[in-house]
Amino acid sequence: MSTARAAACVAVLVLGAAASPASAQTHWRQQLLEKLEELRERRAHHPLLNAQQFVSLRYVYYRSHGPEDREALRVVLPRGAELERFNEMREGIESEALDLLDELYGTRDDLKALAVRDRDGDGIPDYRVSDYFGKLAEGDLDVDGDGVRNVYDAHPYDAARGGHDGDGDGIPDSGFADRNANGLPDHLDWAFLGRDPALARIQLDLFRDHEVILVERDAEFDLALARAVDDTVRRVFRAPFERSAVLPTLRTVAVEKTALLNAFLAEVAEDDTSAQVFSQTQSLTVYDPGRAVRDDLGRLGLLVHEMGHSYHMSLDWDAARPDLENGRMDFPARKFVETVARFGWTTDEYYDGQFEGLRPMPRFLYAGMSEPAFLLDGRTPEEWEGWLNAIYEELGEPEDYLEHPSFAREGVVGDYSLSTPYEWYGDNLLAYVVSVLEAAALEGLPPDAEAGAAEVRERITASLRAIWPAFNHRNIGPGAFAYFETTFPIRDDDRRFLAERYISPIVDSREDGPEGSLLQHP
Ligand SMILES: [Ca+2]
Ligand SMILES: [Ca+2]
Ligand SMILES: [Ca+2]
Ligand SMILES: [Ca+2]
Repeated sequence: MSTARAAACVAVLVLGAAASPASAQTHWRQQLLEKLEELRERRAHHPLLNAQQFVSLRYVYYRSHGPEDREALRVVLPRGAELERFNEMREGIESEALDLLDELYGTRDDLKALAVRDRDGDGIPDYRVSDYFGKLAEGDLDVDGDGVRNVYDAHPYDAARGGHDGDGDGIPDSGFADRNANGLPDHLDWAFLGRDPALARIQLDLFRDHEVILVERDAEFDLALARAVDDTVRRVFRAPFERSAVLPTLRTVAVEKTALLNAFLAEVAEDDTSAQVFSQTQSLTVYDPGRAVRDDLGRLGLLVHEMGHSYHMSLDWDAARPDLENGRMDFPARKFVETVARFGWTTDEYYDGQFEGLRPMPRFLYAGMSEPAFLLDGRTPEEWEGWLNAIYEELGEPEDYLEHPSFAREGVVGDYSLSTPYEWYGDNLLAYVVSVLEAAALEGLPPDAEAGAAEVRERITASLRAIWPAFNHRNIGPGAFAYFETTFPIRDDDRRFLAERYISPIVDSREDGPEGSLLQHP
């Protein structure tokens, strides 16, 4: 799922719900046909994609894998018997799905075979396939089935090598190269690889404390981004991480150039996705548009929004069955639905309490295939969009239209928050966090600094608006604020720390402003 309107994006892999298998199939077919139509239109402008598939394949796992594994990747492409098996399989694939596969990969049967491959036969495909342009992403968390997750596996395609996992957490305990003996395998250990020591420290500490591993695909982490990840985990999400040291939906934080096959496809797709959460691979990926955010508060905000998705998906996570979770095609589930129902989100008539029985399609159509069927206060997202647009036009299209009182009355923090309950959750969490930091920043001002307070507010607004043109954290409704404050309480010392790190710089950067910090925290 993606949107052209907003910078943040999450793939939550929701299947459209339907009342019976028959109508589910009809629903799927309809969606597939729409996707096909869209893809044909886009592809007409971009015929050169298959070469890009091979470039992107090199980075499905992690670029720190050595030349040996790049070699392995070459032999990993389907040929001979596997290609024959795929051609036999074609008979069993629904025609619309097959059309989509053909549309994505043209005459490249090896890529189609790769898209449906399940190397260890556990029912979880090796890859998940983007329905945009067929980019292959990580699917099965452990493609060679040796118990060591791909990310930690020094030989992800070889079940005989890469380490042994004794306690079943997917992290190898022995049998892997760890020349500085810190528990991280050489191939992804930034300390071993000679990176900036501050960066390496954050990587190691997040791994040790919360089993979150920072990794790079075809892009690099910088210190500011790693710090923002660390601060979001340790300070914004302190309470959930204290309840449980590990958030099962957030085990890998990766950086990558683009969610698409290459950067200029963003023009065709009208999609400049900044970041994405895949709950099934327990990963959060920040792409180049997200990495390009230079504003401190914006960078933190992006991570808060995305980790909000990781959190709400964890509500329905079955920690006892990570394999089932890895193989899931659908999200969300009951607890999330109940949570957002308190804020007016209801499911449409197709919802039957489960997102089950909706899998008539082959599992390779794994990524972002459908839209959710949710209503907010009885209105569809399209109806909300119409409502927003009407006010926008009535006001004469001002930049600050979300400051109009009707939005605060309805508790609307931004247009993206009306699109789905997932984005509502991420954006309201973001609104709560910014409101808390703003209050902390204002508390730090000297009592007589009236103009200073207005200035702080203005700078915060400008800072956020540069990334989210239609977002106003001050519109958050009291019920939503109370829920997020209870779920993500932020300690006073954390509030002050975060305000100093993420708000002081944007206030201090005023060209015409006074010397020194406007904030005077103890
Ligand atoms: Ca598998
Ligand atoms: Ca493995
Ligand atoms: Ca292995
Ligand atoms: Ca190491």
